[in-house]
Amino acid sequence: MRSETAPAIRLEDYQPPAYRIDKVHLDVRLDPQATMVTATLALAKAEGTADGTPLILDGDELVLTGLKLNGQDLPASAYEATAERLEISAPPATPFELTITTEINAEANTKLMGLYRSSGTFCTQCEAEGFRRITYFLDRPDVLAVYTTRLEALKTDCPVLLGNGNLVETGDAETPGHHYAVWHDPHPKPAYLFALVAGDLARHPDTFTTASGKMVELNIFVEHGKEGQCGWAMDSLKRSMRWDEEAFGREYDLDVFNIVAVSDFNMGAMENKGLNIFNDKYVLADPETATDQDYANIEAVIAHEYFHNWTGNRITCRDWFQLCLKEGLTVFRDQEFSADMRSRPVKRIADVRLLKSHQFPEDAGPLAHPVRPRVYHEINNFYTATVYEKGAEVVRMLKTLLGAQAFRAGLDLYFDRHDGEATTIEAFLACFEEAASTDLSQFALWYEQAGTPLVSVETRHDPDHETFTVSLSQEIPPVPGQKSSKPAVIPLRFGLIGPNGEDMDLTPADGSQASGDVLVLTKAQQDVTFRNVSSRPVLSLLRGFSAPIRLNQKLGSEDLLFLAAQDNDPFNRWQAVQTLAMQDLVRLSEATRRGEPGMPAQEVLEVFSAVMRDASLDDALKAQTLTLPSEADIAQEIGKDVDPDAIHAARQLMRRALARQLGMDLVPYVHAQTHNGAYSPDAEAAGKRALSNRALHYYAVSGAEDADQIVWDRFRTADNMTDRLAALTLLVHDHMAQEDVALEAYRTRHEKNSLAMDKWFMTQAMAPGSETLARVRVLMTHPLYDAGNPNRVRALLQSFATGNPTQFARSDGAGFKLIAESVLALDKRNPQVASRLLTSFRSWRALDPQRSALAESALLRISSCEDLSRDSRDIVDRTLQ
Ligand code: B3K
Ligand code: ZN
Repeated sequence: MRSETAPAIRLEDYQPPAYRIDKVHLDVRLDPQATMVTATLALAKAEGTADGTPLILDGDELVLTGLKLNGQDLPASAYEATAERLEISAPPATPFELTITTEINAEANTKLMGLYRSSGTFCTQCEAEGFRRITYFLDRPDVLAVYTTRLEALKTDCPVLLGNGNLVETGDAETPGHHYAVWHDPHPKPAYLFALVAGDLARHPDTFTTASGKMVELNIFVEHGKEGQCGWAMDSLKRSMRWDEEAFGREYDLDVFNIVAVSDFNMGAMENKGLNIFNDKYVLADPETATDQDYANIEAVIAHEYFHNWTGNRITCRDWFQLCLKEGLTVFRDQEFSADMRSRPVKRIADVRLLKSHQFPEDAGPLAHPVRPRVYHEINNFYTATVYEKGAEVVRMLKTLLGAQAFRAGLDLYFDRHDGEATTIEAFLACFEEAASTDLSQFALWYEQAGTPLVSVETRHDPDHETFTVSLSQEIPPVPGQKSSKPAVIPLRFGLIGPNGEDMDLTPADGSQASGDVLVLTKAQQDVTFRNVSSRPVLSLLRGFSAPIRLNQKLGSEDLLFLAAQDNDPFNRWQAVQTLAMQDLVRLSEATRRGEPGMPAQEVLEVFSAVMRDASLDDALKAQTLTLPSEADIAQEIGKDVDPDAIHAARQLMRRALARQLGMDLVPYVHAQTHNGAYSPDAEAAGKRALSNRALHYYAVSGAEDADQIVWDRFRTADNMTDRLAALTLLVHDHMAQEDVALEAYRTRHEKNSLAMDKWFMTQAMAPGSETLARVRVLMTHPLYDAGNPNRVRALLQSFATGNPTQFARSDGAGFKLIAESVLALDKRNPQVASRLLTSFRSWRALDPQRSALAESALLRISSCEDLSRDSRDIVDRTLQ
């Protein structure tokens, strides 16, 4: 017996709702075990609905305690209620009011969907389908209503009562010791944007004056004692609000914007209207506990959620298949914001690394799906790198193809035309077609087709005719459910670099598809010819990673070395260094596998030396360029019959060789003061620390006599988390002498701070070496391990499964076994966390036969479980298919 796969929901089956809900009045009496929710819904038949059409409302684990229609109790014969649905068999033909009372045990809610408690605070998570865990409702994004929420609770337990929109009334309630607050949100919204918070929280206040002169009250609410860690998040919020006005002409639209940070949260944050709820990891920061990466993430996530106010909230999705309409666009917007706040090339490289390490493997494996999927069994499993990150790349390509001006005009039209609506990708694209007078029907394939296009490139220089021809072809390798594909529109930003290192000023001969510095590939096969090219140029293609594709451009090492040294596009310069390193790492991995470990190529090592000495590169870019491709990146490049041990050995070999090569050049950076005076998380200071820590990463294995001492000193004397964690990681991952002392010192110092302790669990889980598995098992019994806290589970288990390739994919299968057991245990408590962990098996077929057989049996074990959640059932079925 196995649990049933949930029925398939298909895009082609979309039907508009039979009923409208215009107004919702919620009366919520908060109590940890027995919260009473009375929802009064103003309902009406939608246009075209026949009289007497049953009204079917969604529910999930609900207990109905009262039901009235137009103020009268409904007889039992007039409705049918289960935990999952409420059906009114023959509702009135004219508008009517339904009053539904439900009782909820928030304390027992371990799924963290709907109303739950986190460290004593009541909070909610409704996207995608959590509102139906609060009351019966048409829980779908195309039902937009105006909400009024009255919250009532014990004053002592919940002095803070927050809802969506603006606060309209507060006072003492009838019940002694209780008080209430009424919130009204004038903007019609879908139920997934509903939120409430009640608890004893501290407030970090500020204000923002919009471009049109309206003053907005801003607050960040956190647990008492954490008020001092909100400054960066608040600063990021104000910069986001200003930027959205300047870059996109979007102003905020309520009197107040509240953010609440909670410690138990299934994902990063949630854009509820006027009341964003955040995983505290993306709010709290001070130099003692947060790294530079944490600061950058906070800035990006605060911006992302804020930007949703227009792209997601004011204009929302018609159905969940359109998720990328809000997510892809909002990721694009937050990427642009971060690029403007920091260094554009450094941000682009970081985003592309993320895309390649998360989205490319998803697109190449059993969980591949289009940016706009056509079918799902559990929508929570579609908050993926494909919908988010590839979705953002599609918007970026649109901008590249149309140009900044037409892109902005299209977006303005979209905001104008669809404000207040729940809409679709078609409607979005139509705005750009109209604004730019162009046809985007072929471009729309980016939303329809899964898989990463592979673009092959060959070039020919004909010195006699002085022509240079670029032959391009594209194909998408088959993915599940998609055997063949159509050619996509692929914008390829390029440059032809002459022998002097300068870009040649060339336009292609008539008839080619080039415009400006972008070649547009639209056919399966296409040639572009340039004339008057007397000497052979080097083609720098896919500058800035202008399309989410794999490039098969067989550049010789001479050309790659030239690009690594000369390309004036910083992204492609970085890419050339990466490609050189990758080619050598693949060669070394394969040699190691055959038992004949080689030596890294001297010319590659010298490229790194040149980077280290290049005074024109800023520190952050230099640190990024000096970072070797990750083990997962190398595995992806190898593609099949993967042996993670050989990859690890090859990468370590190259790291050591580089450490020796860089030698004395490392010393000044290793000893560099990582900040002067007060700590600042700005991009320049962070870049300085990144470079110093990158240098230390090599110095640790350089063979220098003082290497151990220097790393230990960095750990001991660090006055900020970035430096402390970088040193701790070296001590633990390289098993240096002070490993245990350092872990113990770190624990004593940070025991009381759970975000800092997540890093302690994570560092140990990611340590290469066969003893890690046993260590992870011991850590699962540590008093500070908490299987109910998603951050802690991710820090220990997700980091192990996705960040420790040699130990997760151990050749004895013990890593797979640990994760399979954990998925099964977590699934009962929190299906979303379990199914996310389960996705770490997604590349199992690419492993060598012994390992993939072991992974398969771990997956089969999960699959044979009788009462698997819908979330995990969906992932395991697709992973095994
Ligand atoms: N929209 C939320 C994600 C909701 C996830 C639901 N399983 C956060 C975001 O993308 O901004
Ligand atoms: Zn989002």
